Amino acid sequence: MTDDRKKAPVFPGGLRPAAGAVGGLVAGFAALAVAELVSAAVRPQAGPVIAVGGAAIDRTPAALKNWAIRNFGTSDKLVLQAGILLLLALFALTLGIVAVRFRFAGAAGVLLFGAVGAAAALSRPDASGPADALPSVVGASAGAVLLYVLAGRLLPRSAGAGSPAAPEDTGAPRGPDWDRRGFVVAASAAAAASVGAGALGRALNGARGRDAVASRDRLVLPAPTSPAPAVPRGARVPVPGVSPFITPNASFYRVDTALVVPRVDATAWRLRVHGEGVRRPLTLSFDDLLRRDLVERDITLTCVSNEVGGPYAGNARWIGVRLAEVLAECGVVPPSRGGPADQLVARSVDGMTLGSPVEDVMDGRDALLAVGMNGEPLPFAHGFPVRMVVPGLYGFVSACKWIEDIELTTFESYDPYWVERGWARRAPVKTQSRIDTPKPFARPAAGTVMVAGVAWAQHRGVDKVEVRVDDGPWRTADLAAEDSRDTWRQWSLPWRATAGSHTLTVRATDRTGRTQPEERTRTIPDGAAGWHSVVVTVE
Ligand SMILES: Nc1nc2c(c(=O)[nH]1)N[C@H]1C(S)=C(S)[C@@H](COP(=O)(O)O)O[C@H]1N2
Ligand SMILES: [Mo]
Repeated sequence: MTDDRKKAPVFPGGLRPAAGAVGGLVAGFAALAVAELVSAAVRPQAGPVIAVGGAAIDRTPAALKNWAIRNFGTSDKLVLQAGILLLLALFALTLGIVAVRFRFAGAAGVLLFGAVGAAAALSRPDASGPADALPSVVGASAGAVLLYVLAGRLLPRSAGAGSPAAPEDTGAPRGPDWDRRGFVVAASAAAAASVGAGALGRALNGARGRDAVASRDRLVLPAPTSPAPAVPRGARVPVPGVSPFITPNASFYRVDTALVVPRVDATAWRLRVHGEGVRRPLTLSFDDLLRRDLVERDITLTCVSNEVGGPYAGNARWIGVRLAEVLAECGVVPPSRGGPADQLVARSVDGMTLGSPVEDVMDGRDALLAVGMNGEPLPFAHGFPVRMVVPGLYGFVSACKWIEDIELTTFESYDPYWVERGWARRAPVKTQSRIDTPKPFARPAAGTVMVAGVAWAQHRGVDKVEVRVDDGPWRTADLAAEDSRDTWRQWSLPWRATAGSHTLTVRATDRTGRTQPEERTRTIPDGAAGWHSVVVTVE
């Protein structure tokens, strides 16, 4: 029908598509800046980038998540956010080019992104209500209007500035017919205003955390009524390259889903204990907690996502209140004594849920509501003001950071966050051992080489560590003194290394007499098993 009609060039007018792309970027930037400003009035976590990132984390299959943790480690979150921003920039640029010809469609595209951001914000487990959609909605509306206005400046003068550019209108005129000066002025003004709005939003969001920082700075932890015994002299093997017996806070591994570390004001913090079999529900303030008897214990924490030989284990000296005491006060009775609840679900301020066996936290072990880590208040990244630590259980079934709620329930009736995503309901720590030195592919000189590392079997205790060179016999390593059965143990073994390539393998036996199985298993659903080995070339 229109075969003979001359096809209009898709992007007539020389620089217009480029200007359109710039307009799209400015509109996208404005949308994010306004969203940041609005998020300061709602919640910093409701901003679109954080919301979309968080929603992406919630929906990432375990395999991909593990891959990301493995490859990007603790910077996995930065990589995710950078990826989201890059995608947004590409979309904004495309929408800008589209808007040169289809003004309305371009603007509508921005609104669509706002809808995605809003849906993501509302889907987060910590969403506080419909207001969480506001940053995305208001930001996208501002961006859409701006793109519409900017695209208006790109219309050929003959088409009339007010009307949407129909293909027929834009086809004919060429060149510098459009309002270049008007576009540059409008785009620059919009960019400047966005920088202002974004900076103001940032500042306001930053100020929110200030009370939290002040409450942590002011905090002086009371002395524990039950101090930890001194670490035995012999708990450290004098071999360079072994993980320090106590892991400094700054190098303690961090695994969580929080894109923004929650900054909780300790003076406003409350912990609620309620649920099945709780005869006297309780709400505790931070001061209430500090007035109780504090115990100090060395406990090694490990992550279920730790691969054999991996770094997600750390040992700290914690100070806290015994969780069992608080539970008993509320009238909670463990299942073995007839209590109705077998699962304790801890919930954090960021909506994370973790489920621990009530039996385990009440069986006499040092399950803590921890307030201190290595002599200082918990760092924000490790759960300030209060977190749980339970010896012998992987972090994802016990170590709730930024805790604010404890609900007694059953495994039958409730699946917490990670269980919903395919991880195990019950996950005691598996016995593991790791060679810290020599490092993989090291090139030590022939002669005596010290092989050393750590082994853990929290709450059972490590009884024996053995090392094998190539396919040789297992040799018993020298075990450092035990601090407690809840902490890891260092070990070492002098090896007469001969030239050539060698494989060193380690395995541990816990105090129940069980030796680590050889067979490697995946981390999901209940933790990696198998022997750690390291290949070195002796020169
Ligand atoms: N609120 C919250 N608590 C959490 C998590 C989380 O994602 N959110 N991750 C858990 C996991 S999987 C582990 S292994 C430990 C890690 O504690 P760390 O970061 O202090 O080492 O925290 C646990 N507590
Ligand atoms: Mo974990």
